[in-house]
Amino acid sequence: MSSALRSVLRQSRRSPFARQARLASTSAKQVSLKDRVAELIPAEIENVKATRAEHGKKTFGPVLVDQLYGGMRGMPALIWDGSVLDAEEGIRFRGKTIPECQELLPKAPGGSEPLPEALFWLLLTGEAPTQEQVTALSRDWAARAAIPEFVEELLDRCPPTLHPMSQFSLAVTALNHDSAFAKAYAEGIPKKEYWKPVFEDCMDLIAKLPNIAGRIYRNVYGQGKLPTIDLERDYSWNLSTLLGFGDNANFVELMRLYLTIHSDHEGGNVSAHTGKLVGSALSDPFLAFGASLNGLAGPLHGLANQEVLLWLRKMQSKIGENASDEAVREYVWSTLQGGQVVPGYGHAVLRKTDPRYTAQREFALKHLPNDPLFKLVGQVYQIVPDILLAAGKAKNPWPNVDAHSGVLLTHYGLTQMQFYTVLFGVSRAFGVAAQLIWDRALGAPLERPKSYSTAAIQKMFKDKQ
Ligand code: FAM
Repeated sequence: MSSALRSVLRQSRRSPFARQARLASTSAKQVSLKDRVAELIPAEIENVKATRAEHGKKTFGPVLVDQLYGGMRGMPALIWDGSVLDAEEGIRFRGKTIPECQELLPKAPGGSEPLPEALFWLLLTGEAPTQEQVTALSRDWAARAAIPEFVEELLDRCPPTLHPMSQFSLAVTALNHDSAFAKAYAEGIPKKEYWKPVFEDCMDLIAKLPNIAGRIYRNVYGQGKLPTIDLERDYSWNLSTLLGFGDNANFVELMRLYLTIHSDHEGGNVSAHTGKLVGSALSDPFLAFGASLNGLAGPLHGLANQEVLLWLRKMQSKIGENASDEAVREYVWSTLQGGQVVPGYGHAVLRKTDPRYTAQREFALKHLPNDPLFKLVGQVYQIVPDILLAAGKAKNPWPNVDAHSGVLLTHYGLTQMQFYTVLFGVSRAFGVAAQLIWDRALGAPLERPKSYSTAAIQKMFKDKQ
């Protein structure tokens, strides 16, 4: 990262938005989330204007031809204040690390993991909500949770062989039938008001995901009838209950952690960026997030959590349980020699062990230290980085979030690996929704980068060194 880019990132942590947000959090405790966002918007519009007036014509780093061919890796291209990813340190949500969020954010009674409702509040406002504000948000989402009958029927008619992520994306896209934003736009809503119906759509979107995920799970895996949402319980409890695990307090706690840490990973990853891109065409949040899900369903992105479990299971069937380090080493090499990636390892930005992996490892050490699959994941962690370094290709030999999540779900009996990315998707909606709300509030324009042909690149540099 260039020093100029570092200085921009440092400045963004000190932005008037962040300062104002911290001050406001003490004086406006019981305001609703929508009212609080409305209060923050004018100052943030001024902040963006001032930043553009002062720095708009400055450049921070060249664009290399290699970056055009190389998936734009490291190319500064987007603005998103909700979370920033540092290659060494990992993710910060509005400046807070995962352990800081675990400490700071409200929890369920008797629980020790943060409530994802609180994380959403933090992503949107930069503030930690009060317990009462979180409870109000849980109630609001529970009240909005029902999905239209035609979406239920759509899901019920999907063949169980259709991948759960495809079903998920179909259902989310179909929710656009009732989009408040699409309706308001058709009626001519002025641009500065866009964010309001987008906010309502985003709240509906997040609220309806447990019913969609639960229905897919029960349909595909024959788990019986879907229970109803409890208006007095938190989002993760309801999601767990719809999946059939609500009576296991540790599973519910796991869901709270899981939904918190998978929510957002700055703006450039495939699902976050796709949502932002599609939203920039003023497609409503259901269409935008449906597109995010299709990106998340790729094996190099969110599907990696399914791939990790498949890979571990294949390893066990090949070399047996309690295999020696030597046997695991050989298996890892055989994966690489077969031209495949080791799922759950490597990252486009991170250059250290993903703190989302560490948070899940700590959860496992607390709740399931003797689980055999957890032990295998720990053994793999001791072995894979050295092999990836020796193989000499991967820029980051360390584990990412997906190396751990499936093991925790399997421990509690959620063993259907093809479903794992759906849970990632439920969580990723929080980050994408927060981004869509702010993009419309700040009047973010249509995204339209410039593409070049190889012939144009060759011509451009023809007689230059
Ligand atoms: N196993 C084997 N080879 C790997 C590797 C891995 N885990 N990670 C990277 N490489 C290879 C990569 O395929 C590339 O090879 P080629 O030059 O032959 O194309 C080379 O190393 C350089 O890649 P890189 O620059 O280190 O990584 P990228 O930024 O191109 O890609 C990942 C990043 C995540 C796609 C890549 O590390 C990977 O395929 N990992 C395994 C899949 C995975 O776990 N994805 C989930 C990522 C996660 F955080 C998420 O999005 N949920």
